[in-house]
Amino acid sequence: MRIFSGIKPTGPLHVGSYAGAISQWLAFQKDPASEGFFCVVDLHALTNNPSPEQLRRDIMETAAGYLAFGLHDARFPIFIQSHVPAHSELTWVLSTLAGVGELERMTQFKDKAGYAEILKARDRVTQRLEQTIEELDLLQAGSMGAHHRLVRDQHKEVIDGYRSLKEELDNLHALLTARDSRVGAGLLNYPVFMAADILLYDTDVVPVGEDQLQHVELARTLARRFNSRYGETFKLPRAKLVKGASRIMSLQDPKKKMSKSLGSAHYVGIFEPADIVRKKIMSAVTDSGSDIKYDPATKPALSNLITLMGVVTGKSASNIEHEYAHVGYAAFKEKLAEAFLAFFESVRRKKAELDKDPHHVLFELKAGAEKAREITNKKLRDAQYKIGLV
Ligand code: AQP
Repeated sequence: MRIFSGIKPTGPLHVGSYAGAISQWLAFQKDPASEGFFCVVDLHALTNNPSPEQLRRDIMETAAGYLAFGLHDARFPIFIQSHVPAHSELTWVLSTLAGVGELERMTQFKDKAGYAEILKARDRVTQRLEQTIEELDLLQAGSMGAHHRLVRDQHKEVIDGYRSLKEELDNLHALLTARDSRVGAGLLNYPVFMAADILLYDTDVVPVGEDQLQHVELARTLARRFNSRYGETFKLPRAKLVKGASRIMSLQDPKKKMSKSLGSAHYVGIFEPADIVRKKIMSAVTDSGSDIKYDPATKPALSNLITLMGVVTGKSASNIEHEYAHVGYAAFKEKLAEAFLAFFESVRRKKAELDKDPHHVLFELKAGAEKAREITNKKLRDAQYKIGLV
């Protein structure tokens, strides 16, 4: 079974990426029937416009993180995406098969481009406008021949409402247009890039967090489209999620996914100094009340902390509830910070050693890229031949 997955070096490896992706990678690595590649998807990181120094640092940090977890052996090499040019080349081919509308509908694109909120507001305002127009029609029908003041006042009120809604809608359109010129095409196209990453390897399984499900689905769609047009070429991959921890939420806003780009207080990095780890966990927002109770609907913040406790102790939510029944939020967070540091202790130590030896990290990355190039060059040539390139 061939596995492919990667992480975008846009900041420190955080516990969300560990829970959703790395924990699964480690399990596959233990399975003798599996093989595959773990990639540092550096070209995807460009969509965040990092400075060259920052990008270089994040690439090496992410790669050293993989090695610290032991994510590198003969069956599972690690490599950097930009060291394997076939990824970029196949992206172009696949982008000619992807629809712009299809890419614009990707949830992550809408969120990251800041479209989601504007589009929601636009739908709300449009709906209210439609209701207002219906109200106006009714008033008009009811006021035929009636000229008394009450109807005139009602009329005026509805028309004023209409005007202000229209103004709101115009403002939202202006906001959308302004955003259009600021949002890079890379952000729109990145799921096609991800499809190329996956399809080049005849991947069977893509272990990812929930946020990436839609992108793996797109990879399947593009593979199907290519195969039906040019003949059987790409295997259809399937996404694999981890049960119960495929979407770790932000420490500061439990309605949002824990993400590097939300800002440092929102995530807890696996390799951050111990005092920072403690501080971030202790500053995590909590819900009202004081019970340690797993209930995402009424206690989203605490439920997220319980999920995190499960990730670093292997215990179920109900065991955790039972164990910490009467300790209160502050003591629970202290225990969580200590459990976190204990769980990641050995990888943190290993990473500190690797930080002193970047040549070793680069050596492993280069060896991995060589293996990746062997596979991807063949696949790319096959695809190029089938589409008629000579
Ligand atoms: N909060 C999360 N919960 C579960 N899984 C997660 N993953 C990321 N965040 C969570 C999974 O980790 C893998 C690598 O993600 P990525 O860094 O390549 O991209 P991302 O999902 O966009 O991560 P971030 O932190 O949100 O990055 P930014 O803010 O730079 O965009 C993926 O399998 C992902 O599902």
